[in-house]
Amino acid sequence: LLSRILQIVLDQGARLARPGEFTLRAFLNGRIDLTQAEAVIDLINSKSERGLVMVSKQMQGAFRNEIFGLRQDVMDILAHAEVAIDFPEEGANIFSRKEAANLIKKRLVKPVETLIKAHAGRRIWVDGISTMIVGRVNAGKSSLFNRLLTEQRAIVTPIPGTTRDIIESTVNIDGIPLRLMDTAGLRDVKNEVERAGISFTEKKMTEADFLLVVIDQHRPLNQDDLDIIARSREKKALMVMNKIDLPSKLSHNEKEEISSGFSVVEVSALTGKGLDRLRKTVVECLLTADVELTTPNVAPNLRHRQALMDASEFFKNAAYNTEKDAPLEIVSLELKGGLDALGDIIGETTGEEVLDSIFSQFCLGK
Ligand SMILES: Nc1nc2c(ncn2[C@@H]2O[C@H](COP(=O)(O)OP(=O)(O)OP(=O)(O)O)[C@@H](O)[C@H]2O)c(=O)[nH]1
Ligand SMILES: [Mg+2]
Repeated sequence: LLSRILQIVLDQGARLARPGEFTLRAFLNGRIDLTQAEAVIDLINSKSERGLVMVSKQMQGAFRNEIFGLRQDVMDILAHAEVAIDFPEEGANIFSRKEAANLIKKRLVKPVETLIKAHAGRRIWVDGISTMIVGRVNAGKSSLFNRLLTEQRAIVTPIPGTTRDIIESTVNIDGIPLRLMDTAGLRDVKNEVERAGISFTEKKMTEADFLLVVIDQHRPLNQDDLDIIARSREKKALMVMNKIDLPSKLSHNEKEEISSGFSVVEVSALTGKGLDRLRKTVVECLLTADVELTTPNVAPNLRHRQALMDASEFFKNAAYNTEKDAPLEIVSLELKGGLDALGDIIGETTGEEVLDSIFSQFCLGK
């Protein structure tokens, strides 16, 4: 019935809404700013409850208000600078250079840096922590992946080299969203398809936030295991000793190698033994690290982060030049640069291509 009605309406000359069109209109008509429009996409894609809270605050305008406030501060300071430029005799007395520089640092540089840090919180709560299950072929990575998802997503077989592509799914552990990825087992191979899967895994490994390194403790370590362990040292990683339903074939030295510098958990992906312990340890690993536990009011995305970094650079230079007695014209230019960068965030000064790329992320309508 619904599609019949739709068909009739379309026949009468109506057209379907383009992706993000309703939100775009609200933005163009000034009902919402760009951060609120982006929050609509985030709300749809958010990976955790906390992420939802963050982006719904953003949708109500929390981030916009912060940027508005900051822009107001820039304009206040800019006004002082302009007065001092136009009326050098009087202006010089309002502030000492030192005081003015401190004001720029306190009112502009610092708050912008705080907002930049909030991006890390967003990555965790809104996007999810990108977590890769890596290890030698046949170690039980796909079995573990299925266990953590509590469903049979990935194919498990006794044949080494079963997984070729990266399979991704989101799982919440204690409210922390993990973007869990099952990957192709690493080994030296000639087969071109498998080789491609392995290079893809290796590339993605450098981008992951967190690694679950699966080791089959029923086999002695080989060069592939050692390579993976070595690579993992550069990242946040947890060692998962799998197949503990079978006897251990690891020597004392091998165990030392695995446990030095890493937390270790023993599991059986086959029987499910140790899985609760694993979940607990994952949370501990993530929380003791640099995970931001508070839920900020803002969830700056990459685009915002870039603009904030630009603004921060301008404000830092403005503070520096103020202190160093540089001509106020220069300081004023830098403050204006920062003002524009902040304007980009809320869409005050944003170009058409950027808008296109933002609104095309929507699925139909909305
Ligand atoms: N006994 C035992 N067997 C397991 C365990 N975990 C996995 N296996 C078996 O080990 C074999 C390989 O498991 P997979 O989960 O496919 O291993 P994988 O690491 O994903 O393998 P590739 O994708 O080929 O790299 C299968 O026959 C599993 O049933 C375990 O804890 N105990
Ligand atoms: Mg697999």
